[in-house]
Amino acid sequence: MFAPANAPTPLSYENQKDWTGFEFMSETATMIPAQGPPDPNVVKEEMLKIYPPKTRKKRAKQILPNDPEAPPEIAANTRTIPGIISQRGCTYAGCRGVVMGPIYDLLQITHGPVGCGFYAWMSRRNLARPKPGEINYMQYCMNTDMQEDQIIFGGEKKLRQAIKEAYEIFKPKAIAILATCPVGLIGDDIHTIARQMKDELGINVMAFSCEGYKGVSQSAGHHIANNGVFKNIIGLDDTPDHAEFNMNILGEYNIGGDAWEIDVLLRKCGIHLTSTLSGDVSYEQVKKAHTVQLNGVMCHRSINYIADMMEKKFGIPWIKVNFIGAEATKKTLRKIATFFESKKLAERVEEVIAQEMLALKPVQDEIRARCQGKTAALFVGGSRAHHYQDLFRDIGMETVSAGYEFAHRDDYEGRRVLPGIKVDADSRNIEELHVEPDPVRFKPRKTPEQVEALKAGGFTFHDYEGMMAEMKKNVLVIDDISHHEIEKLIEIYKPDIIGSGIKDKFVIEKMGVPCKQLHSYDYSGPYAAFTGAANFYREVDRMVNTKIWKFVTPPWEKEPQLTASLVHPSRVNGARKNGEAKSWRKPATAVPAEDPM
Ligand code: CFM
Repeated sequence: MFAPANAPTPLSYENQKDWTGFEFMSETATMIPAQGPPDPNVVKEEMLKIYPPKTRKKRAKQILPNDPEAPPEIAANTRTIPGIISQRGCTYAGCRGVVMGPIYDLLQITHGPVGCGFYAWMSRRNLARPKPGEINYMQYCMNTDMQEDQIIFGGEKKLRQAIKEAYEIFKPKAIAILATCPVGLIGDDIHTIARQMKDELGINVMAFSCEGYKGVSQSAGHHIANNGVFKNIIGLDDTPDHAEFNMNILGEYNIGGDAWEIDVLLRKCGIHLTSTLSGDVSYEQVKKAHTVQLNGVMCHRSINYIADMMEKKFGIPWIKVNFIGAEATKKTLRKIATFFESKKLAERVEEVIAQEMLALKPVQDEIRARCQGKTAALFVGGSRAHHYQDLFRDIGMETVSAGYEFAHRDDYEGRRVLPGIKVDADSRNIEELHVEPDPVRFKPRKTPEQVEALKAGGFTFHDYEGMMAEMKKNVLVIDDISHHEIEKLIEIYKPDIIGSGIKDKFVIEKMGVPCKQLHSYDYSGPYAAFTGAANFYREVDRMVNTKIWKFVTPPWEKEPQLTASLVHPSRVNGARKNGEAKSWRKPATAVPAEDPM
């Protein structure tokens, strides 16, 4: 232990109180323990210290030492504190960019300013390889280019025109309209327009009210997209693909070709994928997604809604899968084979695992020898901060701290906490679809006896245990991490690598720590399945074992942190001296009545 919990704070910075009552740091702390891991409670205190009281109170509920036996309750999916410098994106990003974007032949029109439209133009690295004769709209940026005129007088006319124009040029099978912030603010009725255009053009036209402000993060956009895909696309085609073992992978977006790796692996085992939602997927494949025997949920955060709704409406069970990391992939393949209750499939899966490991094991062993004992910290999205821990574990690296950008409590603590999650104003904003079993097409894929037998053998249906259950005790879990907290984390834990995104990559690297982008993979990949794992091991090996980082001097070693304090004008003009205004909160004259903090 480098600091007993009740000892006076052994830090090198001075705690000072300014006249607002806030504590601030006059110089940066140096609290790197001589040996052993830092006490997470002390690290947490160190991170929180600089914040004003209200912020500190809120962040304290989002930074927790882990306990895998009894995961602590984390405040997740709450509003970000303005100015804290969050990694999060917006609701439109979650709907248009994440879930809808990869349906490559669904023509998608962003209704809003061109900046939002441009964002959706291939900025997320979901790859597609349409089959011969199919079209790929992902290369286009379709946008209504809303101007001041439309903001003032309404944009419905322009939207109608845009739909007609797009239809005339491309003759698509279906069109999706995606709303940005101003659309909701001025009240353009995109759903009525979609209905009218559907009748007029005779094709499927659907609208998504995914205005950026609709939720606290992109997570709300996932939910809106799930609802729209479920209502408007899934179930339109009842023709099943003929395959003995037929399933969908939900929540796999083919970043850097991951879905292709998974598909190749499953084919080797004899398992057919009807659709991967949404990674390299066509509109036609999504239409018949309800015809499969099983749904495997990869990213629980972004797609658990569709998985649940498909189970309720069509009787398709879902299981949590993970193809990130060799151990995780083995576990997943065996779980799928168990579900299908086929000896032939189980044997084939073992053969494939043996073959794949024959190639992977030497790479793993060689790299583990160089990486064993090194540490990682992961702050990504809503599932990768969990999944990628498996990949690091494969090569002997421990995750010392991790957190999601926008996940919910169930992604941390497991789905068993779902009934206890408070519905707040922000979540109430998102429609919860009421789903009933389809009178004709509901067909349970397993008999109750089969389900019971599988469960008795330890098989789990529609369950996700979350990140915390798989992380070590006292690892620091940080939800919606801020820039300040990342800086503190680097200073104290000195991780050998951080998995994060473009917003903080170069800040982290200037501090002498390599940063692997786990959203875009630094334009590399794939990392899924066994072949992908080998790519990842090699890249991480290069990153953590290069000497270049030794030549970067962290700024805090050369210069103290700049500090500033708030000075109210009344102090400057001498009012304080005259005893008129002792604090901001108790103003005398000509002082704002509201606390601007
Ligand atoms: Fe799911 Fe994703 Fe993720 Fe996500 Fe994303 Fe992504 Fe992500 Mo970037 S759907 S939650 S909203 S796994 S775009 S493919 S990498 S933040 S961890």
